Amino acid sequence: PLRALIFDVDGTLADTEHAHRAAFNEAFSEAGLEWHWDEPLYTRLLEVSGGKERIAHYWKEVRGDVKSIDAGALADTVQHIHDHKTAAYERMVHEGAVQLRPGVLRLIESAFRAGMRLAIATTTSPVNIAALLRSAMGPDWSSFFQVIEDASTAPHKKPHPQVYLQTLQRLQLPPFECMAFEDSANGLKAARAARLATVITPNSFTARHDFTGALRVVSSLRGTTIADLQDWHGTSQ
Ligand code: XBP
Ligand code: MG
Repeated sequence: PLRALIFDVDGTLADTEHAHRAAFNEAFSEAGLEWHWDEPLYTRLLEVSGGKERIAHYWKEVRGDVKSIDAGALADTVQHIHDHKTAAYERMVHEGAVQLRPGVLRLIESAFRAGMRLAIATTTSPVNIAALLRSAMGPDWSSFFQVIEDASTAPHKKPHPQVYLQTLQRLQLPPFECMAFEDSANGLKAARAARLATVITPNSFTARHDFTGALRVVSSLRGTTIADLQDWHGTSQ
């Protein structure tokens, strides 16, 4: 039987990447950098999971001299930029820039009422999750989720399966009793490497990704019921 649903956050629960992109750009200008990530560039850079990893990756792309900077100094600069990015993102979320994707809240509430366990498996930081879900679900948002694994507990970012493996371990369930929800190829790879049946809801940033191996690819979770999930899950055994 299907006992638990495990959700990615960015791109899956909500279309957060527009706000993330704007927050990165705000942090770059605050740091005096003339970098600007437009949508096509950001779409490509999303292949690198994790904000800090993404900044460091771009730095290496545009600054060939990166080897001459010592690793500690680079990490400090990336951390500084990322701290500002996180603050900017939180402010945007508080201002109402991001809502849950259609069908997400209904599915979470009905799964919870049906006694299923709910978990979060994301590469983003705890403060970003809290900002988003408090604004979207209210102050009791965390009572819905039995397990939350994030950047603070799983340093190996997707497509590495660490975040999913730790989620399963904490749920104390085998993968075949769980289902993952993702929006990206990296997320799908991570979930599949943890042997999870995975439902994909792509968005504008991930529409062209390769979703081979997904249980289902659906445009959104609008109208999706627990009975649908149980049906789909049955076909994955
Ligand atoms: C999403 C990400 C995140 C955000 C930025 O991946 O890669 O890094 O873009 O968040 P996923 P941070 O949905 O697969 O978890 O800056 O907090 O890392
Ligand atoms: Mg995602």
